[in-house]
Amino acid sequence: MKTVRPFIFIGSFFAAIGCLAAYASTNHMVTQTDKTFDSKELAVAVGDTVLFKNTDSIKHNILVEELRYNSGIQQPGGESAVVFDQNGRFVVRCGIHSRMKMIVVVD
Ligand SMILES: [Cu+2]
Repeated sequence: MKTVRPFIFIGSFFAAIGCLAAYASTNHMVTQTDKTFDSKELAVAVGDTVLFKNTDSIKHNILVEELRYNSGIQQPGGESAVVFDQNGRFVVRCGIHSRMKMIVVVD
């Protein structure tokens, strides 16, 4: 049985690294379909990353004026990761479609 233990340890080690990497990269995901964000309002913690994924067949954009964030053009299938590193209510818009809007509440 002793020979098995190192493999268990190594497996656990990489599993832990994988979890940390996943945690650091994305905490929340919001999709854009039919010119609509799938959340009207999303509550996140300070420091969280929100991944905005364009699941539409047309181009979109992510604009968070309070954070001075502008994703540029998001192609269909494209993703934009936004880090919300301060408290507050943030309006997230699409710079192409003025009706696309949602709120991210950071607390
Ligand atoms: Cu749009």
